[in-house]
Amino acid sequence: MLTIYSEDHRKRNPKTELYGGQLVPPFEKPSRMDYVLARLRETGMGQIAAPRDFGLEPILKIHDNHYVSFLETAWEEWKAAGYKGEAIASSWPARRMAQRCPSDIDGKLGYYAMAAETAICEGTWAAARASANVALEGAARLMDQGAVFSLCRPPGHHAAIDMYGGYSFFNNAGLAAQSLLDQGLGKVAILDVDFHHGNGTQDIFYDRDDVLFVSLHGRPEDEFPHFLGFADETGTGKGEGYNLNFPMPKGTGFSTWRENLGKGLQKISDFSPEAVVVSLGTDTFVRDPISSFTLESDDFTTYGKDLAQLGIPHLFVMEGGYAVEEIGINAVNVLQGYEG
Ligand code: OKP
Ligand code: ZN
Repeated sequence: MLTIYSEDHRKRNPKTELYGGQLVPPFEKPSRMDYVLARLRETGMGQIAAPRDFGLEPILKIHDNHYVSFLETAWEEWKAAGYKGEAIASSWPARRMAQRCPSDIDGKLGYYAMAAETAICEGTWAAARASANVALEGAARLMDQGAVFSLCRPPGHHAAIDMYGGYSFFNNAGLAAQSLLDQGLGKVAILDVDFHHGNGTQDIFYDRDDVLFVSLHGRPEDEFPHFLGFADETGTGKGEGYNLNFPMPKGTGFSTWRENLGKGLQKISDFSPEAVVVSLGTDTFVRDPISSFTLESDDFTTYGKDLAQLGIPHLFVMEGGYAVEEIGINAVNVLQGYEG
């Protein structure tokens, strides 16, 4: 399987993540990619190619232009304010506060952030742009290749129309799906198997019937992103019926997870899309440090095979996975299972 990858992800190397009331070294770090690359080479998965630069046009099809401008200058504005640490939001337009974007950088961070763990640092814009290009290049080549792996970093599925957080800035899977539609496909499904709910992807496509969004994840009562991902969120307007969530309790193992995957795949099959974009997070793994499902490495191979049963081109877009030693094995197991 062709892999698309850019070294530019290394430009984002934040020192801090707000976790448990402390600033800790981030879970989402550059070395994650090294484990995946090593495993791709070890298993002879195939060619690894760099993306082209697709510019801002495809990004502006799914993201708000003020949001995109904010991301471009946030780090410079933060530095200009004279702060010592990395840029982290500290106040939000919560319930009954006006939803207007301020001009002060602290206010802007709170306006555009959906969570505080994700620090903006030098190089964040460049890395997020590169990650978007990796997804877009994968989408550009998918219909010729039949299957492509877009090895994106930073991840994207928490990035909404105008929000960042959960380590995400641009919604890479959403960009890929939109690009496939713009190539002339009529319908695309996004299957999100990352441990966390893809709130950003849901937000972008919630009122649309040309993109079916299916997500398997830890239930919002227990897990990040806490406020979205419930089973009764089914879409709105003409998008009603095109959003399907499978929240599952802590400790969920592969048999229950796979049963829900089967239901999701049935829904995708009924939708009959011309391509499937998989938000591939490997944080469902039993030893993931920030998640609570119990999948073993072999289970990733098994579900890769399940996906292949659809018989539709698949674009795999890397999302989370923080057990760095095993992230390569688990991600590549899905690809190998898929290729059979
Ligand atoms: C990004 B992706 C755990 C706190 C979780 C943020 C997690 C972001 C996950 N108690 N904080 O979906 O893998
Ligand atoms: Zn995740």
